[in-house]
Amino acid sequence: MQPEFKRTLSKAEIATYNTDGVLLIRQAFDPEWIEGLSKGLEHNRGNPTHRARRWYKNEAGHSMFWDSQAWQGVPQYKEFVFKSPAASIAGQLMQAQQVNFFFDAVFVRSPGTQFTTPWHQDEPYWSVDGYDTLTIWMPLVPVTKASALAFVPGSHRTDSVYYQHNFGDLNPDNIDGVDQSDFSSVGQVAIPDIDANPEAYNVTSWDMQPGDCVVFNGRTIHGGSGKLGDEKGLSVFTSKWLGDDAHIKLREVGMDPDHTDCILAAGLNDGDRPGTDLYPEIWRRQ
Ligand SMILES: O=C(O)CCC(=O)C(=O)O
Repeated sequence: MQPEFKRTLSKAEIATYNTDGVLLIRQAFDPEWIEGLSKGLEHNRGNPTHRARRWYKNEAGHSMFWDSQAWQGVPQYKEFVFKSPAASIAGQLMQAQQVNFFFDAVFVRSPGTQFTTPWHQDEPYWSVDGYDTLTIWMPLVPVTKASALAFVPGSHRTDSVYYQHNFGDLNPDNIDGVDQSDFSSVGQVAIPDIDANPEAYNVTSWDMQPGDCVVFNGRTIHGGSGKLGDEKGLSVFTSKWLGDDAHIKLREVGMDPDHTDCILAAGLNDGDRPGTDLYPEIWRRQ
């Protein structure tokens, strides 16, 4: 039995996802999923993959930890991928025939961390392309609107591919292993100065509780988060999902995370439909 979401998403929700490229769903995940993922994150922090990075650290000890594609080694993440309603939410919103899991990524900020994620789109970094790529962003702790991830609604509808930021350039302590790839040839257009006039871009975020999630298209411009109060940390679990028109894309520069080795090892190549144990099919329209 494939996992299904507890309800059918409404036409209005699907329309909002299509028009805005982002949709908030309140209490999509039961507390058991949040507890499981929180335990999994503890395990993941103690056993980071070779992809783990610290995108930020300052002298006061504020830091941001990131890891991705840890699911094969973290039982609670694996359980979430195969058994939670996430794939069904993705399938309903993308109106997909089939949904494959792409990868997980965690963003963990220690209390008081101000570091904000630079505005960016995801698809130009990824080893797939296509309109049907989607992230489910879920905080494992309460987060205020000011500290939650923010979005530029409708930005996924542009033909522009924006220059990508190297998050590692924003890391002041030059920790070994921070990726310094040259992203400059990935995009063709400079990302607009959204912070100069957020109202003009209708920048949107929400106060969120554990169990709530924001679902967004891989082309939607997003950024922000951080700006935490002294007592407040922020742990976020994200899962990335692929629908009908997503295909493998091995880029010459700028892939992050770079899945080239595991894609080739799985017998996949440019233009293929994602599949195999690397990007398992989790959901199919009944
Ligand atoms: O939570 C964050 O700070 C960044 C999240 C993000 O960029 C993503 O999930 O693609």
